[in-house]
Amino acid sequence: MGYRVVVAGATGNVGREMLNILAERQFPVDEIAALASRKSLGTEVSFGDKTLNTQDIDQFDFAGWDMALFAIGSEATKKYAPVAAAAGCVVIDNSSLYRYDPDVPLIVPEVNADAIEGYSKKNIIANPNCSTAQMVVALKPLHDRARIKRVVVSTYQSVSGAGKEAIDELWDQTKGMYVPGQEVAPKKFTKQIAFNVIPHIDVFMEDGSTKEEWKMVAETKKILDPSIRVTATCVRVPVFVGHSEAINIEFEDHLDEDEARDILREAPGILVVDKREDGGYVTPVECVGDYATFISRIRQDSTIDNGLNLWCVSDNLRKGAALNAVQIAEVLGNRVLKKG
Ligand code: 2RA
Repeated sequence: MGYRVVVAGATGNVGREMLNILAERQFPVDEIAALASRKSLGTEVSFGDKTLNTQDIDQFDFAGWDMALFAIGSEATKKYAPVAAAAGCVVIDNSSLYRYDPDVPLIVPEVNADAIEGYSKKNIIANPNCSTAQMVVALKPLHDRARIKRVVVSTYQSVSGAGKEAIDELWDQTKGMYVPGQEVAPKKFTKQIAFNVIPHIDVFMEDGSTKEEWKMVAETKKILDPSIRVTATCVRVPVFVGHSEAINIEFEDHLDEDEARDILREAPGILVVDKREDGGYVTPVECVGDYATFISRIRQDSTIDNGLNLWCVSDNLRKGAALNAVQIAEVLGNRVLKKG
């Protein structure tokens, strides 16, 4: 016996990946519903070798469905998540709406799967921001060994994190650079993204940081350890899929780079590719479609007593969104609902 599963936002980049990953991982599904907003109705989506017709989220009755993976943005989540949750369907939400709610667990299964027990207060579980998810997967095993005091992270985030229109803007703007008269002005981004980098993701906060940077701080504390201090600079780069992060970590105890490499090699969700030679590291184009968080360039930071640097790359639509949501569904199924 399996689960009755809903994917809301099934026609978007993340929703489609949710369906792909549920099928790839052979999640025990008895019945699946692909929901979309009225404007996307009529669009068909794939689930393994099946084709699903999308159903109108506005008309959908969530009663009798076990879980719903939401990838519909905060505004729509505000409207539909309470309806689904009240009908007894557990919502696994990819938006930021509930991430900081103390009554909603924020889960990265490799890090804090046990926190899932808190789901029942609201029948909602939050999925973290993409840039946080891959970072905490890398930090957790190192924190367990040497206690992290402070993290300085700079991100190199692909345009797919900003949705389909952002992908189109990079594509069209890049082509337009070579065709006189077909130049494409910035629309989704604040400045030209083709052949450029933009140090601005999400809205500005009062202290001069951006909301994306704030999310990395707040979510790392909630998922991993509130005592860890994090400072982030988040940058959009002209890459289609795959977020990269340069992470500097200061520990309480000494941690040798070789031991760190061994710890990371054994850790769940991580693949270490760290050869000190040309090409002996992972770049975003190589991580697309993969489940892993890749770690490269592990090295001592000799400017502080107990410091390490590393390079971390992952598919932002997978570990940063859809895969993590499906992993949460797996934990929910195995530990709580126990039907599969
Ligand atoms: C981005 N953080 O990359 C977003 C996606 N969740 O813009």
